Amino acid sequence: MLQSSRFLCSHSLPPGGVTAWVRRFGSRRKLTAEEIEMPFAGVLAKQYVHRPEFKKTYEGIPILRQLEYDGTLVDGIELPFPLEEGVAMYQTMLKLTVYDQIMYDIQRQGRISFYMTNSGEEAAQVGSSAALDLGDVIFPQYRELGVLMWRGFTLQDIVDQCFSLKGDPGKGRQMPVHYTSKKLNIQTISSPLATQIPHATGCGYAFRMRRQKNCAVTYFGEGAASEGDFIPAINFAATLKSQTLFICRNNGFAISTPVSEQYIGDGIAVRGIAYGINTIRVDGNDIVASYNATKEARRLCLEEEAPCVVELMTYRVGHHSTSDDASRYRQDEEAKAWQEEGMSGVGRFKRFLINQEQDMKLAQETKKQAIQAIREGDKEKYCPIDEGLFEDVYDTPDWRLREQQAHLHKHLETHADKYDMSRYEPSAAFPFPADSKPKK
Ligand SMILES: Cc1ncc(C[n+]2csc(CCOP(=O)(O)OP(=O)(O)O)c2C)c(N)n1
Ligand SMILES: [Mg+2]
Repeated sequence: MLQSSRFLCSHSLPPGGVTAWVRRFGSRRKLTAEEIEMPFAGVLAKQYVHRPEFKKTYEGIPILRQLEYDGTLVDGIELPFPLEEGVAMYQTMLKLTVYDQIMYDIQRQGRISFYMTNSGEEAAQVGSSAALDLGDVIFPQYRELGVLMWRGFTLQDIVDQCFSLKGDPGKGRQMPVHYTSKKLNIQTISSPLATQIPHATGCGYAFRMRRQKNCAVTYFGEGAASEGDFIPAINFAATLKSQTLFICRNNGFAISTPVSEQYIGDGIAVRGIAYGINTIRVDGNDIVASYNATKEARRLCLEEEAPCVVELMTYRVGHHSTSDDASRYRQDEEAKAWQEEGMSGVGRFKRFLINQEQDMKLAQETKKQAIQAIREGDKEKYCPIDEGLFEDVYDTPDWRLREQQAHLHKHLETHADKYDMSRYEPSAAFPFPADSKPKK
């Protein structure tokens, strides 16, 4: 009599089967006929082959597309949301393009230190986020402003963070585009790639433990999926059953590295399948497909109390960031082709709405509002220095921190003529004179 499945794995069984027992979950039970035929746990294979066969490719995961280049829906597909909601989604995409352009220009003028645009990925972002519930917690990477805006993140929130103004909940500690919003269930963006992915797995697990009908939703680029953190995050989610949506924005590049140099498998979606997770690949420039796929992923996630992977195929039209020059590693024509009306997510949905005779004269108005908000921002004070530098790390700051704080105050007082403090909000800990300015 054989004693365990481990023992079975290392010995070939005689045909016709034997009386065998397996220890599972602490109790011994008889092997089923199927287990005797194929005793190896954790593989899908049901048959043996008799010649060496190596597997590397298969037919590939298809791409869900429901809105054609000409802005018509594929036969049999209906708009999954009310038309007014579609107009609101279009307006959000348009606002995103306008804000991006203005913030990018402002960085070029030297008024902020850094910026990252979302161009090319508007439909992937807005379409997927519109399919979520506000109670779902978002764990973003950094190129997801459209997701945030759909939830209610405002132009003022953007300006406050990018300029480190006193309205920034991050207290001016982070570089631009590192947004956060407790109210909107958006976890703080952090630069080290993929660190948000395991956090989302943990959050989705907590939702399942609490039997709460919400998901954790993490967005990440295909480049971030090469980080070590991705693997335990996705395997934990699969094995421990965490209510997490893993939404990959596959935009073709990790800074200057094209996907052809990042991996040679079938994109990122195949990794979801490898971990036994419900997985779908979508044309991310199709807002309808992005919405439908995410909606269904969310439904499955809650029904099965298990994760889902959604790979949104798109293209990063802009430079990686304001610190990058994409013309050094790709042809300008390529990005231009992706901006053609049918190709781009914004343009393709615009065609659809024009077919529905919707009026979309919005861009000019949005631009005016954005310029106005930035002008207002220019008059606002920066976050108080003390709060940003010395608070929120320790419940009770230790003596070293207090000593450093005292040194800083002394330094600023001694050299008051060297620093322009008039732009900073004074704090209770350091109420320096608001009009202290460097002497000319
Ligand atoms: C751990 C880590 N390694 C490297 C970097 C530098 N880095 C910043 S963004 C980036 C590319 C990420 O590409 P992807 O995840 O595809 O996102 P995309 O920028 O395309 O939206 C790299 C390598 C980083 N921030 N963190
Ligand atoms: Mg990328």
